[in-house]
Amino acid sequence: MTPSATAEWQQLDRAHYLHPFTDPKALHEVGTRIITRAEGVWLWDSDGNKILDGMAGLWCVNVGYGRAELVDAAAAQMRELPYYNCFFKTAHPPVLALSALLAEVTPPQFRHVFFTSSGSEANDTIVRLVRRYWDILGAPQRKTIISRWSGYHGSTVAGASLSGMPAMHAQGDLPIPGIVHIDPPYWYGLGSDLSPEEFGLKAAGWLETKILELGPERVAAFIGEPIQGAGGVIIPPATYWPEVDRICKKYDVLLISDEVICGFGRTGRWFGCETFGFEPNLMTLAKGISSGYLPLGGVMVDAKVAAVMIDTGGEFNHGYTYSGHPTCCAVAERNIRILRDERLIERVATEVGPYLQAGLRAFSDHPLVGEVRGIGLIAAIELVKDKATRARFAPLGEVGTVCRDFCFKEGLIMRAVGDTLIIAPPLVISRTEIDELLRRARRCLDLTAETLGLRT
Ligand code: PXG
Repeated sequence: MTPSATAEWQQLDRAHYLHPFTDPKALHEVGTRIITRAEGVWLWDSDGNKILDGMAGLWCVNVGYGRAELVDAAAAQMRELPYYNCFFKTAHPPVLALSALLAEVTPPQFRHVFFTSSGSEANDTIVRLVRRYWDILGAPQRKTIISRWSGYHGSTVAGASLSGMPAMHAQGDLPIPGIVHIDPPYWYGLGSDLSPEEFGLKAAGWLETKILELGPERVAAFIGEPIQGAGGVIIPPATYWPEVDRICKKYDVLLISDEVICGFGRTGRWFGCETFGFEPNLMTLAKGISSGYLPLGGVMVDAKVAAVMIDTGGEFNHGYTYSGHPTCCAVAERNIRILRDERLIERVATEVGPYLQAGLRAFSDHPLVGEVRGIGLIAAIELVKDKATRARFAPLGEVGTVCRDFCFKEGLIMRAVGDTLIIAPPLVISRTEIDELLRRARRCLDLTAETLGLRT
């Protein structure tokens, strides 16, 4: 069955397919856009439109589309050994090669990795692992994990519980017990008259307050994304993470960096914790680990936690059929070598990152733009009703959606979170392509302003 026309694909979609995070009825009215192929930073849809992918798929296609090396790595591994498990005293070359390579590219405290198929599964693993860690150490009451509002940590039961998204919690009686949330380091929204540096310390202080409220002896861990991605690209002030690190060490609380978006180069260093200057005990990996070519996630475990798990833990009753899937590992290993050998991350730090950020900062004079923020190849443009008072539009999200829809029409993928437009292109994007991205983004902002009757 090969439907040739867009309408036929859309009909199959309506008849049989349930989309993630989608209102099906609303989608069926407008019809699904069918993406058929991709190359570099460009996508094509079934009507032949060429679209600049400003979101790297879903924050994941770091090395860009169409990399033959990754296709070859998958094909070769599938011919050799497409699948075998790592449960019963077995392993295979690709899982070991990737484990060793991850130990090389991650910060020095990390020598061990546990594999999953996604970021959500990795965070589920983390919930079980930190609780197990404290059990082994004779502190079973240390169960509570502190997370943040507007954080995103996945959509499984534990992932959605760690996430600070009320709309997700409202469906399915979440969060599960033992997960609590504090406010995010969102200076533009919550900082009022404080300088970013002062506000960063204040926001980190909310963690200490929560630890003391719960009792430090009950707190197992704190989890956060270095930059909150799906929550609106919330860039913490420089003072935030070092202070969070200090507080976690002071109360012996494990620190978890969810690097699913920031990891593998997006901020201009290999990992977001390096950009922001903190030392996590655990890191969540996914997305950029394989540039999305195959599903893979993982948990990096630092020497302190690994020693307890290995030396005194006995069997950890946890694992997935695809923990360390050989084909996924082979592709991830090749992907990481591309990032390293082509010096793509250095390029984000010194060349394309600063170039994109400077170009976007020029949007600050636009009547709709309250704040432009970002680092490396991750950025947000927050639209507001009143730039002076930072007053939002009501209802929140309508203007963002209008702008996002213009982007679709103009051949640019930007994602809207409320009224904040988000950009996270593949790391291979060129300066010329950034110029094109900026040109299209500016035009969409102008069209949105026109719709609202504003002069640009
Ligand atoms: N942690 C972070 C920081 C993420 O961004 C996950 C965990 C979960 O990973 P998996 O592989 O289970 O999806 C994510 C995923 C969005 C959007 O709308 C973002 C994600 C997933 C779906 C949508 O921006 N991030």
